[in-house]
Amino acid sequence: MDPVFKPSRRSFLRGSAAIAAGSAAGGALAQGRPDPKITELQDWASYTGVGVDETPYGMPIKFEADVVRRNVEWLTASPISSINFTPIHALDGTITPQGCAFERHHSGAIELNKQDYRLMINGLVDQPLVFTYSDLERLPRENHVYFCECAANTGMEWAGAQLNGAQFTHGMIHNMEYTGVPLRVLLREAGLAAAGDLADKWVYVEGADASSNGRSIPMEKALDDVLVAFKANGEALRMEHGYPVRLVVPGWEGNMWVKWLRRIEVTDTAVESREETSKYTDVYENGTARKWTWVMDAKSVITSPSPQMAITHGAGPLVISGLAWSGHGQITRVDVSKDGGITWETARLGKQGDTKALTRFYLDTHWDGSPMLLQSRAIDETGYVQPTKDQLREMRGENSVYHNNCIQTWFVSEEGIAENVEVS
Ligand SMILES: Nc1nc2c(c(=O)[nH]1)N[C@H]1C(S)=C(S)[C@@H](COP(=O)(O)O)O[C@H]1N2
Ligand SMILES: [Mo]
Repeated sequence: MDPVFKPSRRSFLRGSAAIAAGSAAGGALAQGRPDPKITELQDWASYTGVGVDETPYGMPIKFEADVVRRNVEWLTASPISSINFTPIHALDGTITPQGCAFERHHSGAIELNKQDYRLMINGLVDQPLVFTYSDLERLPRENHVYFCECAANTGMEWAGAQLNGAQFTHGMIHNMEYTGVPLRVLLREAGLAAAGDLADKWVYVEGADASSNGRSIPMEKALDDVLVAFKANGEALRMEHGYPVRLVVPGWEGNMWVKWLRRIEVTDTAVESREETSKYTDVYENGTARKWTWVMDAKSVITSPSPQMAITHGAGPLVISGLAWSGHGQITRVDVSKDGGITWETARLGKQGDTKALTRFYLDTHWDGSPMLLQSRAIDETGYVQPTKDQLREMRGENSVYHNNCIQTWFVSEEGIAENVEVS
Protein backbone atom coordinates (compact mmCIF):
# COMPACT_ATOMS: atom_id res chain seq x y z
CA MET A 1 0.00 0.00 0.00
CA ASP A 2 1.15 3.49 -0.76
CA PRO A 3 2.35 4.64 2.69
CA VAL A 4 1.77 8.35 2.27
CA PHE A 5 -1.98 8.41 1.93
CA LYS A 6 -4.64 7.31 4.31
CA PRO A 7 -6.71 4.70 2.43
CA SER A 8 -9.99 6.51 2.82
CA ARG A 9 -8.67 9.77 1.38
CA ARG A 10 -6.88 7.90 -1.41
CA SER A 11 -9.88 5.91 -2.50
CA PHE A 12 -12.03 9.01 -2.37
CA LEU A 13 -9.69 10.81 -4.72
CA ARG A 14 -9.23 7.82 -7.05
CA GLY A 15 -12.94 7.22 -7.09
CA SER A 16 -13.75 10.75 -8.04
CA ALA A 17 -14.30 11.22 -11.75
CA ALA A 18 -13.64 14.90 -11.33
CA ILE A 19 -9.98 14.65 -10.30
CA ALA A 20 -8.46 16.21 -13.40
CA ALA A 21 -11.00 18.79 -14.44
CA GLY A 22 -13.34 19.38 -11.56
CA SER A 23 -11.19 19.18 -8.44
CA ALA A 24 -8.83 21.79 -7.10
CA ALA A 25 -6.25 19.05 -6.35
CA GLY A 26 -3.88 18.86 -9.30
CA GLY A 27 -0.27 17.85 -9.90
CA ALA A 28 1.14 14.36 -9.67
CA LEU A 29 -1.60 13.08 -7.39
CA ALA A 30 -4.26 13.79 -9.95
CA GLN A 31 -2.20 11.96 -12.54
CA GLY A 32 -1.88 8.93 -10.29
CA ARG A 33 1.92 8.89 -9.89
CA PRO A 34 4.01 9.58 -6.78
CA ASP A 35 4.96 13.20 -6.24
CA PRO A 36 8.68 13.48 -5.32
CA LYS A 37 7.88 16.66 -3.36
CA ILE A 38 5.95 14.35 -1.03
CA THR A 39 7.78 11.04 -1.31
CA GLU A 40 11.44 12.21 -1.26
CA LEU A 41 13.52 13.87 1.42
CA GLN A 42 13.85 17.51 0.47
CA ASP A 43 16.94 19.70 0.64
CA TRP A 44 15.44 22.04 3.26
CA ALA A 45 14.84 19.13 5.61
CA SER A 46 18.44 17.90 5.27
CA TYR A 47 20.17 20.83 6.99
CA THR A 48 19.31 23.39 9.62
CA GLY A 49 17.76 26.72 8.80
CA VAL A 50 18.54 30.31 9.70
CA GLY A 51 18.83 31.17 13.40
CA VAL A 52 16.87 33.80 15.27
CA ASP A 53 18.27 37.35 15.07
CA GLU A 54 19.44 36.84 11.50
CA THR A 55 16.93 39.56 10.58
CA PRO A 56 16.09 41.74 13.61
CA TYR A 57 13.25 43.29 11.64
CA GLY A 58 11.80 40.77 9.17
CA MET A 59 11.35 41.37 5.48
CA PRO A 60 9.20 39.41 3.00
CA ILE A 61 10.85 36.22 1.70
CA LYS A 62 12.71 36.68 -1.62
CA PHE A 63 10.08 34.69 -3.50
CA GLU A 64 7.66 37.56 -2.91
CA ALA A 65 10.05 40.22 -4.18
CA ASP A 66 7.66 41.39 -6.89
CA VAL A 67 4.94 42.31 -4.37
CA VAL A 68 6.06 45.92 -4.10
CA ARG A 69 4.80 49.44 -4.67
CA ARG A 70 5.24 50.55 -8.27
CA ASN A 71 4.94 53.91 -9.96
CA VAL A 72 4.02 54.95 -13.47
CA GLU A 73 6.87 57.18 -14.56
CA TRP A 74 5.07 59.25 -17.19
CA LEU A 75 2.36 60.30 -14.72
CA THR A 76 4.47 62.92 -12.93
CA ALA A 77 7.54 64.99 -13.77
CA SER A 78 9.55 63.90 -10.73
CA PRO A 79 9.29 61.30 -7.95
CA ILE A 80 9.44 64.11 -5.35
CA SER A 81 5.89 65.21 -6.12
CA SER A 82 4.43 61.93 -7.19
CA ILE A 83 2.51 58.80 -6.35
CA ASN A 84 3.04 55.07 -6.40
CA PHE A 85 0.60 52.18 -6.13
CA THR A 86 -0.20 49.45 -3.60
CA PRO A 87 0.17 45.91 -5.08
CA ILE A 88 -3.49 45.16 -4.29
CA HIS A 89 -3.54 42.40 -6.92
CA ALA A 90 -1.16 40.29 -4.80
CA LEU A 91 -2.56 40.97 -1.32
CA ASP A 92 -5.46 39.20 0.43
CA GLY A 93 -7.51 39.96 3.50
CA THR A 94 -7.92 43.67 4.13
CA ILE A 95 -4.94 45.10 6.03
CA THR A 96 -2.24 46.78 3.94
CA PRO A 97 1.28 46.29 5.29
CA GLN A 98 2.92 49.72 5.60
CA GLY A 99 5.91 48.57 3.55
CA CYS A 100 3.87 48.25 0.36
CA ALA A 101 1.16 50.88 1.00
CA PHE A 102 1.02 53.56 -1.72
CA GLU A 103 2.80 56.87 -1.09
CA ARG A 104 1.75 60.32 -2.24
CA HIS A 105 4.07 63.22 -1.53
CA HIS A 106 3.88 66.80 -2.80
CA SER A 107 7.44 67.66 -1.78
CA GLY A 108 8.98 64.33 -0.79
CA ALA A 109 8.85 62.35 2.47
CA ILE A 110 10.64 64.08 5.36
CA GLU A 111 12.63 62.71 8.29
CA LEU A 112 11.16 64.28 11.43
CA ASN A 113 12.05 62.74 14.79
CA LYS A 114 9.83 62.51 17.87
CA GLN A 115 12.00 64.90 19.92
CA ASP A 116 11.65 67.69 17.36
CA TYR A 117 7.98 67.00 16.72
CA ARG A 118 5.50 69.72 17.71
CA LEU A 119 1.77 70.07 17.05
CA MET A 120 0.24 73.53 17.44
CA ILE A 121 -3.46 74.26 17.89
CA ASN A 122 -4.31 77.92 17.39
CA GLY A 123 -6.92 80.27 15.93
CA LEU A 124 -10.37 80.52 17.53
CA VAL A 125 -9.48 78.54 20.67
CA ASP A 126 -9.54 79.56 24.32
CA GLN A 127 -5.88 78.69 24.84
CA PRO A 128 -3.47 78.07 21.95
CA LEU A 129 -1.48 74.92 22.73
CA VAL A 130 1.64 73.16 21.52
CA PHE A 131 1.83 69.40 22.01
CA THR A 132 5.01 67.36 22.00
CA TYR A 133 4.96 63.72 20.92
CA SER A 134 4.97 62.53 24.53
CA ASP A 135 2.08 64.90 25.36
CA LEU A 136 0.01 63.06 22.74
CA GLU A 137 0.87 59.71 24.33
CA ARG A 138 -0.71 60.87 27.60
CA LEU A 139 -4.15 61.48 26.10
CA PRO A 140 -6.82 58.77 25.71
CA ARG A 141 -6.32 56.90 22.45
CA GLU A 142 -8.38 54.56 20.24
CA ASN A 143 -7.85 51.92 17.55
CA HIS A 144 -9.73 51.94 14.24
CA VAL A 145 -9.24 50.38 10.82
CA TYR A 146 -9.82 52.79 7.93
CA PHE A 147 -9.06 52.96 4.21
CA CYS A 148 -7.16 55.94 2.80
CA GLU A 149 -7.87 56.49 -0.90
CA CYS A 150 -6.32 59.27 -2.98
CA ALA A 151 -9.09 61.13 -4.81
CA ALA A 152 -7.07 60.56 -8.00
CA ASN A 153 -7.37 56.76 -7.72
CA THR A 154 -8.71 55.45 -11.08
CA GLY A 155 -8.37 59.02 -12.39
CA MET A 156 -6.52 57.90 -15.51
CA GLU A 157 -9.47 55.78 -16.66
CA TRP A 158 -12.08 58.50 -17.38
CA ALA A 159 -11.65 58.54 -21.16
CA GLY A 160 -11.15 54.80 -21.59
CA ALA A 161 -9.30 51.74 -20.27
CA GLN A 162 -5.68 52.79 -19.83
CA LEU A 163 -3.51 51.07 -17.21
CA ASN A 164 -3.20 47.30 -17.26
CA GLY A 165 -3.39 46.14 -13.66
CA ALA A 166 -5.51 46.56 -10.53
CA GLN A 167 -2.36 47.92 -8.86
CA PHE A 168 -2.32 50.84 -11.32
CA THR A 169 -6.05 51.42 -11.82
CA HIS A 170 -7.03 51.05 -8.13
CA GLY A 171 -3.81 50.95 -6.07
CA MET A 172 -3.91 54.50 -4.64
CA ILE A 173 -5.49 52.99 -1.56
CA HIS A 174 -4.38 51.43 1.70
CA ASN A 175 -6.17 50.14 4.78
CA MET A 176 -4.53 50.13 8.21
CA GLU A 177 -5.36 49.89 11.87
CA TYR A 178 -4.58 53.30 13.35
CA THR A 179 -3.86 54.16 16.95
CA GLY A 180 -4.44 57.77 17.78
CA VAL A 181 -6.08 60.46 19.87
CA PRO A 182 -9.45 61.72 18.58
CA LEU A 183 -9.00 65.26 17.23
CA ARG A 184 -11.98 66.37 19.33
CA VAL A 185 -9.98 65.55 22.49
CA LEU A 186 -7.19 67.92 21.42
CA LEU A 187 -9.62 70.65 20.38
CA ARG A 188 -11.37 70.44 23.74
CA GLU A 189 -8.00 70.66 25.52
CA ALA A 190 -7.51 73.99 23.73
CA GLY A 191 -11.13 74.97 24.41
CA LEU A 192 -13.73 75.88 21.79
CA ALA A 193 -15.76 78.49 23.68
CA ALA A 194 -13.89 81.24 21.80
CA ALA A 195 -15.15 79.78 18.53
CA GLY A 196 -18.80 80.46 19.45
CA ASP A 197 -21.32 78.59 17.30
CA LEU A 198 -19.41 75.56 16.02
CA ALA A 199 -21.87 74.85 13.18
CA ASP A 200 -20.09 77.17 10.73
CA LYS A 201 -16.51 76.75 11.95
CA TRP A 202 -13.63 74.95 10.26
CA VAL A 203 -10.21 73.63 11.10
CA TYR A 204 -7.27 74.24 8.78
CA VAL A 205 -4.71 71.43 9.01
CA GLU A 206 -1.17 71.49 7.65
CA GLY A 207 1.94 69.34 7.58
CA ALA A 208 5.58 70.06 8.46
CA ASP A 209 6.87 69.25 4.96
CA ALA A 210 7.74 71.99 2.44
CA SER A 211 4.41 71.56 0.61
CA SER A 212 2.47 71.73 3.91
CA ASN A 213 -0.52 70.25 2.05
CA GLY A 214 -2.98 72.53 3.90
CA ARG A 215 -6.66 71.58 3.89
CA SER A 216 -9.84 72.95 5.47
CA ILE A 217 -12.09 70.51 7.31
CA PRO A 218 -15.56 71.43 8.60
CA MET A 219 -15.74 71.45 12.41
CA GLU A 220 -18.53 68.84 12.38
CA LYS A 221 -16.13 66.26 10.86
CA ALA A 222 -13.25 67.40 13.08
CA LEU A 223 -15.37 66.66 16.16
CA ASP A 224 -16.65 63.35 14.76
CA ASP A 225 -14.19 60.55 13.86
CA VAL A 226 -10.93 62.29 12.87
CA LEU A 227 -7.84 60.85 14.57
CA VAL A 228 -4.42 62.28 15.29
CA ALA A 229 -2.62 59.00 14.72
CA PHE A 230 0.87 57.84 15.65
CA LYS A 231 0.71 54.09 15.06
CA ALA A 232 -0.38 52.06 12.04
CA ASN A 233 -0.88 48.29 12.16
CA GLY A 234 0.55 48.32 15.68
CA GLU A 235 3.89 49.95 14.94
CA ALA A 236 5.15 53.48 14.41
CA LEU A 237 4.09 55.16 11.20
CA ARG A 238 6.66 54.75 8.47
CA MET A 239 8.39 57.94 7.35
CA GLU A 240 6.51 57.88 4.06
CA HIS A 241 3.14 57.75 5.84
CA GLY A 242 3.87 60.75 8.07
CA TYR A 243 6.09 59.67 10.99
CA PRO A 244 5.68 60.52 13.77
CA VAL A 245 2.07 61.81 13.52
CA ARG A 246 -0.53 62.02 10.77
CA LEU A 247 -4.17 62.97 10.51
CA VAL A 248 -6.69 60.19 9.75
CA VAL A 249 -9.91 61.50 8.18
CA PRO A 250 -12.14 58.39 7.85
CA GLY A 251 -14.00 57.97 4.55
CA TRP A 252 -12.68 61.27 3.15
CA GLU A 253 -10.20 61.78 0.31
CA GLY A 254 -6.56 60.95 1.05
CA ASN A 255 -5.38 64.51 0.46
CA MET A 256 -6.99 65.56 3.76
CA TRP A 257 -5.00 62.94 5.70
CA VAL A 258 -2.21 65.41 6.46
CA LYS A 259 1.14 63.73 7.19
CA TRP A 260 3.81 65.09 9.55
CA LEU A 261 0.91 67.05 11.10
CA ARG A 262 2.20 70.33 12.55
CA ARG A 263 -0.68 72.78 12.92
CA ILE A 264 -4.43 72.85 13.41
CA GLU A 265 -6.06 76.26 13.22
CA VAL A 266 -9.70 76.81 14.17
CA THR A 267 -11.15 79.26 11.64
CA ASP A 268 -14.49 80.84 10.80
CA THR A 269 -14.14 80.15 7.10
CA ALA A 270 -12.48 77.67 4.76
CA VAL A 271 -9.01 78.75 3.68
CA GLU A 272 -9.51 77.81 -0.02
CA SER A 273 -5.91 76.60 -0.26
CA ARG A 274 -4.25 75.34 -3.42
CA GLU A 275 -5.07 71.74 -2.53
CA GLU A 276 -8.80 72.49 -2.37
CA THR A 277 -9.18 74.84 -5.35
CA SER A 278 -6.81 74.26 -8.26
CA LYS A 279 -6.41 70.63 -7.13
CA TYR A 280 -8.85 68.10 -5.68
CA THR A 281 -11.90 69.72 -7.25
CA ASP A 282 -13.90 67.93 -9.95
CA VAL A 283 -14.21 69.45 -13.41
CA TYR A 284 -17.54 69.08 -15.25
CA GLU A 285 -18.07 68.82 -19.00
CA ASN A 286 -18.79 72.58 -19.27
CA GLY A 287 -15.55 73.52 -17.54
CA THR A 288 -16.97 74.50 -14.15
CA ALA A 289 -15.75 72.56 -11.15
CA ARG A 290 -17.39 71.30 -8.01
CA LYS A 291 -15.52 71.59 -4.72
CA TRP A 292 -15.82 70.16 -1.21
CA THR A 293 -16.19 66.62 -2.57
CA TRP A 294 -14.66 65.07 0.49
CA VAL A 295 -16.35 61.68 0.85
CA MET A 296 -15.10 58.74 -1.20
CA ASP A 297 -18.20 57.04 -2.64
CA ALA A 298 -18.65 53.25 -2.68
CA LYS A 299 -16.30 51.44 -5.02
CA SER A 300 -14.89 47.97 -5.65
CA VAL A 301 -12.43 46.12 -7.85
CA ILE A 302 -11.64 42.48 -8.57
CA THR A 303 -8.02 41.97 -7.57
CA SER A 304 -7.77 38.36 -8.81
CA PRO A 305 -8.05 37.40 -11.56
CA SER A 306 -6.76 40.71 -12.94
CA PRO A 307 -4.14 41.77 -15.49
CA GLN A 308 -1.22 41.03 -13.13
CA MET A 309 -2.93 37.88 -11.82
CA ALA A 310 -3.70 35.47 -14.67
CA ILE A 311 -5.62 32.24 -14.09
CA THR A 312 -2.84 29.65 -14.32
CA HIS A 313 -4.75 26.51 -13.31
CA GLY A 314 -7.14 26.12 -16.23
CA ALA A 315 -10.85 25.37 -16.04
CA GLY A 316 -12.44 24.18 -12.80
CA PRO A 317 -12.77 25.68 -9.34
CA LEU A 318 -11.90 29.38 -9.33
CA VAL A 319 -11.84 31.91 -6.53
CA ILE A 320 -12.67 35.39 -7.77
CA SER A 321 -11.62 37.91 -5.13
CA GLY A 322 -11.59 41.64 -4.65
CA LEU A 323 -11.97 44.67 -2.41
CA ALA A 324 -14.91 46.97 -1.74
CA TRP A 325 -15.15 50.14 0.34
CA SER A 326 -17.31 53.17 1.04
CA GLY A 327 -16.58 56.48 2.70
CA HIS A 328 -20.21 56.55 3.84
CA GLY A 329 -19.92 53.49 6.11
CA GLN A 330 -20.14 49.73 5.75
CA ILE A 331 -20.24 47.67 2.58
CA THR A 332 -23.40 45.57 2.76
CA ARG A 333 -23.21 43.65 -0.53
CA VAL A 334 -20.91 43.06 -3.48
CA ASP A 335 -22.13 41.57 -6.78
CA VAL A 336 -19.88 39.96 -9.38
CA SER A 337 -20.64 39.62 -13.09
CA LYS A 338 -18.83 37.32 -15.54
CA ASP A 339 -20.62 38.68 -18.60
CA GLY A 340 -19.96 42.41 -18.47
CA GLY A 341 -22.88 43.34 -16.26
CA ILE A 342 -25.73 41.36 -17.89
CA THR A 343 -26.10 38.89 -15.01
CA TRP A 344 -24.86 39.23 -11.42
CA GLU A 345 -24.08 36.85 -8.56
CA THR A 346 -23.79 37.98 -4.94
CA ALA A 347 -20.27 37.53 -3.56
CA ARG A 348 -19.38 36.28 -0.07
CA LEU A 349 -17.80 38.82 2.28
CA GLY A 350 -14.59 37.61 3.94
CA LYS A 351 -15.99 39.06 7.15
CA GLN A 352 -18.63 41.64 8.00
CA GLY A 353 -17.20 44.88 6.71
CA ASP A 354 -15.88 47.55 9.09
CA THR A 355 -17.15 51.07 8.60
CA LYS A 356 -15.03 53.18 6.18
CA ALA A 357 -12.58 50.29 5.80
CA LEU A 358 -11.75 47.80 3.06
CA THR A 359 -14.02 44.75 2.83
CA ARG A 360 -12.74 41.59 1.14
CA PHE A 361 -15.15 39.65 -1.08
CA TYR A 362 -14.96 36.22 -2.70
CA LEU A 363 -16.98 34.46 -5.39
CA ASP A 364 -16.19 30.73 -5.13
CA THR A 365 -17.09 29.60 -8.59
CA HIS A 366 -16.49 27.13 -11.41
CA TRP A 367 -14.77 28.41 -14.55
CA ASP A 368 -15.74 26.55 -17.73
CA GLY A 369 -12.73 27.95 -19.56
CA SER A 370 -14.63 30.37 -21.78
CA PRO A 371 -13.81 34.10 -21.93
CA MET A 372 -15.27 36.33 -19.21
CA LEU A 373 -15.96 40.03 -18.76
CA LEU A 374 -15.45 40.30 -15.01
CA GLN A 375 -17.01 43.15 -13.04
CA SER A 376 -17.80 43.87 -9.41
CA ARG A 377 -20.29 46.34 -7.99
CA ALA A 378 -20.38 47.51 -4.38
CA ILE A 379 -23.44 48.51 -2.37
CA ASP A 380 -23.07 50.37 0.93
CA GLU A 381 -25.22 50.82 4.01
CA THR A 382 -26.91 53.91 2.55
CA GLY A 383 -28.20 51.76 -0.35
CA TYR A 384 -25.88 53.53 -2.82
CA VAL A 385 -24.89 51.30 -5.76
CA GLN A 386 -21.49 51.73 -7.44
CA PRO A 387 -22.17 53.35 -10.86
CA THR A 388 -21.07 52.39 -14.37
CA LYS A 389 -18.52 54.59 -16.13
CA ASP A 390 -21.21 55.97 -18.44
CA GLN A 391 -23.41 56.94 -15.50
CA LEU A 392 -20.49 58.92 -14.07
CA ARG A 393 -19.64 60.50 -17.43
CA GLU A 394 -23.21 61.72 -17.91
CA MET A 395 -22.57 63.99 -14.96
CA ARG A 396 -18.87 64.66 -15.19
CA GLY A 397 -17.83 64.29 -18.85
CA GLU A 398 -14.37 62.90 -19.63
CA ASN A 399 -12.13 65.71 -18.40
CA SER A 400 -12.41 64.90 -14.73
CA VAL A 401 -9.54 63.40 -12.76
CA TYR A 402 -10.74 62.83 -9.21
CA HIS A 403 -13.50 60.68 -7.69
CA ASN A 404 -13.83 58.03 -10.39
CA ASN A 405 -15.61 55.19 -8.60
CA CYS A 406 -16.99 53.46 -11.70
CA ILE A 407 -17.42 49.72 -12.20
CA GLN A 408 -14.18 48.20 -13.57
CA THR A 409 -14.11 45.48 -16.25
CA TRP A 410 -11.41 42.86 -16.80
CA PHE A 411 -11.57 40.71 -19.96
CA VAL A 412 -10.32 37.18 -19.19
CA SER A 413 -9.31 35.09 -22.23
CA GLU A 414 -9.58 31.30 -22.64
CA GLU A 415 -5.90 31.19 -21.62
CA GLY A 416 -6.81 32.88 -18.34
CA ILE A 417 -5.06 36.14 -19.19
CA ALA A 418 -6.83 39.26 -17.98
CA GLU A 419 -6.75 42.72 -19.48
CA ASN A 420 -8.24 46.13 -18.71
CA VAL A 421 -11.14 46.81 -21.08
CA GLU A 422 -14.12 49.10 -21.06
CA VAL A 423 -17.75 47.99 -20.94
CA SER A 424 -19.50 51.26 -20.21
N1 LIG B 1 2.02 66.82 4.70
C1 LIG B 1 1.53 66.15 3.66
N2 LIG B 1 0.42 65.41 3.84
C2 LIG B 1 -0.11 64.69 2.82
C3 LIG B 1 0.44 64.76 1.51
C4 LIG B 1 1.64 65.54 1.35
O1 LIG B 1 2.22 65.62 0.27
N3 LIG B 1 2.14 66.23 2.44
N4 LIG B 1 -0.17 64.09 0.48
C5 LIG B 1 -1.61 63.82 0.65
C6 LIG B 1 -2.23 62.97 -0.33
S1 LIG B 1 -2.65 63.70 -1.81
C7 LIG B 1 -2.61 61.68 -0.06
S2 LIG B 1 -3.47 60.77 -1.17
C8 LIG B 1 -2.24 61.02 1.21
C9 LIG B 1 -1.42 59.78 0.94
O2 LIG B 1 -0.99 59.18 2.12
P1 LIG B 1 0.19 58.07 2.06
O3 LIG B 1 1.39 58.70 1.42
O4 LIG B 1 0.40 57.61 3.44
O5 LIG B 1 -0.34 56.97 1.18
O6 LIG B 1 -1.49 61.88 2.05
C10 LIG B 1 -1.90 63.23 2.04
N5 LIG B 1 -1.20 63.95 3.06
MO1 LIG C 1 -4.07 62.26 -3.02
